[in-house]
Amino acid sequence: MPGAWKRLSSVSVADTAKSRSEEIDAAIAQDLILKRSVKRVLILGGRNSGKSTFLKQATVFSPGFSEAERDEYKCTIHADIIATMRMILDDEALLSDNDLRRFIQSFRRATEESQTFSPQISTALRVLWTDARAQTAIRFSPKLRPDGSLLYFMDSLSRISEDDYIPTDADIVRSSRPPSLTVTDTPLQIQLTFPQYEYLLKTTLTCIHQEIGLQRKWFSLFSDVEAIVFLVDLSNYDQTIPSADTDEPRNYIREAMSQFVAACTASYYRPTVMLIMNKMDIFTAKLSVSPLTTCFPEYRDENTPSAAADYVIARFLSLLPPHLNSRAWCTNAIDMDQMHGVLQAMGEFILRHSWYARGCV
Ligand SMILES: Nc1nc2c(ncn2[C@@H]2O[C@H](COP(=O)(O)OP(=O)(O)OP(=O)(O)O)[C@@H](O)[C@H]2O)c(=O)[nH]1
Ligand SMILES: [Mg+2]
Repeated sequence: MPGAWKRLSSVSVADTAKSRSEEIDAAIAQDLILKRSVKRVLILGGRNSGKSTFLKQATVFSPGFSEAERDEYKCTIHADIIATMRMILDDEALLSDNDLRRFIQSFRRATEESQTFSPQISTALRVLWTDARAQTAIRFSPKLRPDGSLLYFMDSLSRISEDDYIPTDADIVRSSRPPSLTVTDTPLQIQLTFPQYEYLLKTTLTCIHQEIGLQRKWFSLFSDVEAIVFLVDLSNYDQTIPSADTDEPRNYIREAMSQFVAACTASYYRPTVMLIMNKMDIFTAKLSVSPLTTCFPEYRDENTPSAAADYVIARFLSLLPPHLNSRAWCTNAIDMDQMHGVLQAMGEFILRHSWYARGCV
């Protein structure tokens, strides 16, 4: 039946043409989106808020640390352990204890003989760490940094003393190496899965490693910023710091709120704002002894970490003008698994709003 054949054929030709046209549309849309990938994300926040740790987590996520970088971190980790131990053990109270003095002096002798992490230093540290009283003195020293990194490395002493020790990602995230530059660019790639397609988000995280008040003068230099990540050290809620505007001491969180608004409302095109309430682990431990009312006397909700953090987040976000897209996360920036999830969610958030803003979807 030629007629039937003809009809079938024309339907199939029309279907093929339609699906081809849809494919082309999809390819054009995809191409449009790909060409318009997110250019730059600005990383801001006060001193010690966790900016460098956040950037290290981003590097772990992608593209990973090179061998040369791991080698540099190895030196940093070793030097930091020696310096922190020296600082903690240089304490008259500890030295006046006869038993402890023995350990401390052998550690001091070892560090005088060698500037690097020699077998003597490693042995002296191991002997010190296996003594319960010495360990307690170190664990509860007021000079110990609250991030707990020294304890983390001391618990891994035999591994990090190996000749062929190569720092793991977790070691690098725990290490402290001050950046040598004021402004750094860290590449970030995140594979995102949407219902109909996969997308590789490529962007650059630009961090201004300066006092928060000085960060503002850099804003106008970056015309291609599409999103801001603003980190807050939430565990500092009961501390005061000098204000960037008045030099008067001011509550840390209230100062961070002023800086947050100043950054987000600067007159450049940055519609996407991501707020990170960092150091939730320290905040959680502190809250029972120092309630949130020390910072917000009007706070009436339960004094639990999640209710208190939600309240602080709401206070920050209520300061933003309505046209900004904002989202907040509570984090422990040294927790690898948690940060993996947070970076993934942030990637999705940035991308969606970048597409909406450009009319791609
Ligand atoms: N316990 C805990 N420690 C953290 C967390 N985030 C960062 N730290 C530690 O806090 C310290 C400061 O973190 P950084 O990432 O260096 O902060 P920063 O904002 O880069 O600090 P500056 O460059 O000095 O302004 C480091 O010792 C980190 O290991 C966290 O969520 N929990
Ligand atoms: Mg830093």
